[in-house]
Amino acid sequence: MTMKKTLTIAGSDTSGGAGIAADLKTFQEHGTYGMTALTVVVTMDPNNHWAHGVYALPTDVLQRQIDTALSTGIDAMKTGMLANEEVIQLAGRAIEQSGTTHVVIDPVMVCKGEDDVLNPGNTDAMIEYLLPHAEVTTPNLFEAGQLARMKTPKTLDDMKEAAERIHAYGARTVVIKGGSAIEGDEAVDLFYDGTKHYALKVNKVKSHWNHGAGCTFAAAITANLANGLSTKEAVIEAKAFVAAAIEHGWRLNDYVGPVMHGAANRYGRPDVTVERI
Ligand code: PXL
Repeated sequence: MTMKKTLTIAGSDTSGGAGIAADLKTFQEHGTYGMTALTVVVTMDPNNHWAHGVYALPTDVLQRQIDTALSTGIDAMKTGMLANEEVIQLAGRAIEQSGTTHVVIDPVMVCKGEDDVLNPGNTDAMIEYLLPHAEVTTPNLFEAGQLARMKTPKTLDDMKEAAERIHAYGARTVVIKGGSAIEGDEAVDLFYDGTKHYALKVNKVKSHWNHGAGCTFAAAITANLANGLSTKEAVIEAKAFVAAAIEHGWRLNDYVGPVMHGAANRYGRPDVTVERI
């Protein structure tokens, strides 16, 4: 038996909800074989309100991991938390070497609950080195505003404007995660393929345990692309997958509640409505 091979270039969330932990669990749930190239290790301080520490790995160690994984011939890859411009450039070169066009760029800028942008120069570097390679990029509202050089989108019209600007950098499909932040009873994401805009909707769920949702969404898209789904089908399935994961999110401690990465396959997944807008 052979499996489709998926690679994530991302950070380790020691608490297990986001980063490579989310990616590997999600790859597994989609029946793909997951590999990792670790960029940073994120720890949490149990004695100081779970404050995050971010420790970058030496870039030569990252390069060796990338060489290892790429030598196996991968079917799709994603990027997540990248420490600085040098690492972003290195990830861009890895994509060029990978031999696959199934590339998902999750432009991680901050961790949920943390206010500081990782490194302001990263935005320019992502625009230059990563977005031109993206089959799909998955910014949240804040990241979309930063990339598009506009205020954080608040409405679907703002999201359309941001998606068009980000598409102009070379990303073939832009998915802006409005999630529960956009008013109304539905969690709405915007899908833009360069010609058409679609709203992808599921009913909002009342869970505030959603740590790792963004990584899980991007990883699900990556696995779906490896498995041969079209870009649009890959994103729609990923939305259903992560909606189930959020619905079954759970409290780990006073500070964090991860999504349940395996919920869709155990408990089923909601319908996603797709509406041309
Ligand atoms: O959710 C963003 C994120 C991505 N990657 C890693 C993280 C986090 C947030 O905690 O730790 C490694």
